Amino acid sequence: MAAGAETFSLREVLVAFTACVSEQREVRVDPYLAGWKGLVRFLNCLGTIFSFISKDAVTKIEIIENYRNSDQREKYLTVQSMVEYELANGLVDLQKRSEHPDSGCRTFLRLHRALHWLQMFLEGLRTGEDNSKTSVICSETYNASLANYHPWIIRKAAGVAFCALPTRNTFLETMNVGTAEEAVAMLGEALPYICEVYKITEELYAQHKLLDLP
Ligand code: 1PX
Repeated sequence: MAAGAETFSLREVLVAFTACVSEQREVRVDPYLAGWKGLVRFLNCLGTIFSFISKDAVTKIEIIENYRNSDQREKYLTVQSMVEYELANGLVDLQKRSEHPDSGCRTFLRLHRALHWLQMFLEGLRTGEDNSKTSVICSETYNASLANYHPWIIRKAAGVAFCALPTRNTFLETMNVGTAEEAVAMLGEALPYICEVYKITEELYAQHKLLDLP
């Protein structure tokens, strides 16, 4: 475990996702990115073997943050406004990555797919047996979700990294939310919010036929 792991709690990270959905059922970009940044910080505490994963996540977070810091920042306030703006202005490569290789829509889609994995992984952790292996929960949920979008070499590297994960109870304690039971209770509270964010985004992307963006 790297230094710094004991200084922050995953509760604060997951709370960011509770602030994502607006009254109009729109997904706010800032708390979404704040949630991912906290998760990446946690991932970095698990060891350097995960750096290739956190680096990719950071790259994607920064691409969207740059839009939020640009002159068009208001257009990127919510996922809904981002989709509307980028589609209306031809800023999304729909068939092949070319003129707009790092559109907000395609970049957000990568995080959205990862959120699906996160949702399943946290649910697996929450409902797993005391001494079940986090590595098994992680690889099963990865294979059922994100792996479908990754080439063989990434899947292989991810599989190797997962082996470094501690047992479920040690992992739950690493989250710094209190006892393993308290961590499980916190997951039960946070998961419905994460599921809601995922569901709203999935519906939006499906409606605009954006789920396969290159
Ligand atoms: C309480 C639990 C907290 C766990 C925190 C874990 C944070 C994980 C952050 C994962 C973010 C992954 C983003 C991946 C985005 C992606 O799919 N990128 C690929 C496609 O991008 P491209 O631009 O090429 O279209 C890219 O090829 C990915 C490269 C890096 C490998 C991604 C492996 C993802 C494995 C996810 C499982 C993380 C295991 C964490 C263990 C706790």
